[in-house]
Amino acid sequence: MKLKLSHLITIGALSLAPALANASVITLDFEGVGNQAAINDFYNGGTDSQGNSGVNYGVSFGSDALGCIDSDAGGSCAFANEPTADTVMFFLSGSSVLSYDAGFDTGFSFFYTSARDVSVNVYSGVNLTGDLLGSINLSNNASDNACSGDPTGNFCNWDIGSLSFAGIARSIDFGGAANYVGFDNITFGSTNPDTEVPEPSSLAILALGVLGLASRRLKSA
Ligand SMILES: [Ca+2]
Ligand SMILES: [Ca+2]
Ligand SMILES: [Ca+2]
Repeated sequence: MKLKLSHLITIGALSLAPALANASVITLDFEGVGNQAAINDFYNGGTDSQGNSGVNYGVSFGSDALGCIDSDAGGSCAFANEPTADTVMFFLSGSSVLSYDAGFDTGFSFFYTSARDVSVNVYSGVNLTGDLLGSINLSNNASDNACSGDPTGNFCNWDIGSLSFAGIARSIDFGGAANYVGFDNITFGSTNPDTEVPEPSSLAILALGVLGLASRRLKSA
């Protein structure tokens, strides 16, 4: 089955980890980022490539990190059941690079959905410089749990990815197959994202109605 996130994408994968208390937890939900806009300085006191701005957390993104809005909400990405509707992060080339000058410790977590393997690496310096502090490899999970769209979106399953590390991290490389992976609710300072994944039981109820959509092929915009 060929799935692509842009136009029709799904997300999901899970590795549960214990929550760690941290007074300075920051979560990036990407709400407000434009459809297929480069996130850029949306969370850094500036704007994305379409002029939208969010809370200034001092977090910047490389130009390959894009926002994408659910096609059911007027955007161009084929996902469903996203942790926070209706916008996620993805990339069409390279990888999504996040830099946080202030740095963070303990660990971080996020939700992802992917039809291909995913790799996430964290570094001690900004822009993937310094030491590699840790890595996570995640398996494709986009259509797990017999999930269905909302009402459309083959990338319908989201799981938690998390990583604990020693030291101070200042950048993260969210990589994998371009246009086959989406990320949402990136959370610093905690190995548990601050929102709940959709209930698998409610998704299963919708699954039969989604089978027809599963064969639908998506093409990049
Ligand atoms: Ca959808
Ligand atoms: Ca949705
Ligand atoms: Ca979101």
